[in-house]
Amino acid sequence: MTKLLLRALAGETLPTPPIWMMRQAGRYLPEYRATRAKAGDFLSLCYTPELAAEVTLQPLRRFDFDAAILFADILLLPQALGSELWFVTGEGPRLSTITTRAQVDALKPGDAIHERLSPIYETIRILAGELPRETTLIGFAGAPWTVATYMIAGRGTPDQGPAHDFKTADRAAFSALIDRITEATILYLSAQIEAGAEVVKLFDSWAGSLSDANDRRDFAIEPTRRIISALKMNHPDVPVIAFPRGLGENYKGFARATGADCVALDQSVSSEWAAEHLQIDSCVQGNLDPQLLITGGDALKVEASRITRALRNGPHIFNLGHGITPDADPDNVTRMIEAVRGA
Ligand code: 1CP
Repeated sequence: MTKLLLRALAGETLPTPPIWMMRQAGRYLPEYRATRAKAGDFLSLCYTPELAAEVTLQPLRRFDFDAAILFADILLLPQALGSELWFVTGEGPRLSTITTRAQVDALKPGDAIHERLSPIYETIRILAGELPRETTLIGFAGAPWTVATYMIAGRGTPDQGPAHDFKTADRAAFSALIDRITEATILYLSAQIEAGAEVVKLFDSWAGSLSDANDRRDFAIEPTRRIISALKMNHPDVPVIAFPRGLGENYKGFARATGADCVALDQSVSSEWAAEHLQIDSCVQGNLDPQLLITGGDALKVEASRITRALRNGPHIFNLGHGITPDADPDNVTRMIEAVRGA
């Protein structure tokens, strides 16, 4: 096994960590904005395999990254299950809402998703043929809780209030929704792996808002564990990265409880703490503050090398704590990579 990312995910401690960035294909790159304009709108970009593959490859032409992440969105799965989805320019995603048990029951069965999602599998097939040999291809999906928060509220919300309200009002109906998403996610990620994804990542961007321990067990840990164990039955060699963002101290034990090969960290936990409490269980990914790619300067270099050194005695993948933002300076990405490799 020669690919650096796969070696770190297999638990190897490496002299320099593999590097990639969340949202590495995105609006901070002029070539992304040009391709997005050509596609017309964001969803057309996601569903046109040649263009989605093109934007996935763009950051790799500029930067010496060890991985490419499929260009798509976590909200395509709800759309494939029957939610309406559209993007409002300058505001973000909108979906039809789910507020009743009847609406949960009316969702399409999991195996109906492939009809709409087949262009995503085609994007992966194109990428599998075009990526440089040393680059690892990552597929992904949203974790059930995070996907449910959007399906219930119909949009991004600061506190995931509507999902918490639905969970409190009708826990059985809410659990049924989580189960439906879990089953569909297993089918979706299996199809991504069969198309050529070498690693898969589960984005649980709102895991941190499950502050109750039982909720966290039922809706963050258990669905993730179910997805990973189902994937491992047919694809035991495909590593899984879990990103339960915002868990803080509760990152401890998450990899063991779910079977994840790697936990991705946001910048709210320190890399020194992660080295002590998390790297004993699994590979860790993270966790530079994306703000530093806007401000740059010495602070960027100091932080990138501090994180690298803190995590160098165990398996580590260098990444940001969250996605790179549209106002980031691409030259700062080059400086970040130099600082990591020179640390
Ligand atoms: O105008 C544009 O070009 C749209 C911006 C954009 C992009 C580039 C959106 C809308 N999605 C994406 C791509 C995307 N989304 C990827 C591609 C791979 C990559 O380069 O990383 C991935 C992995 C995602 C995942 C995603 N989408 C998450 C989980 C990670 C995270 O950022 O927390 C979430 C929550 C979404 C929903 C979503 N899609 C887009 C927006 C603006 C949002 C957030 C909406 C909100 O909460 O208000």
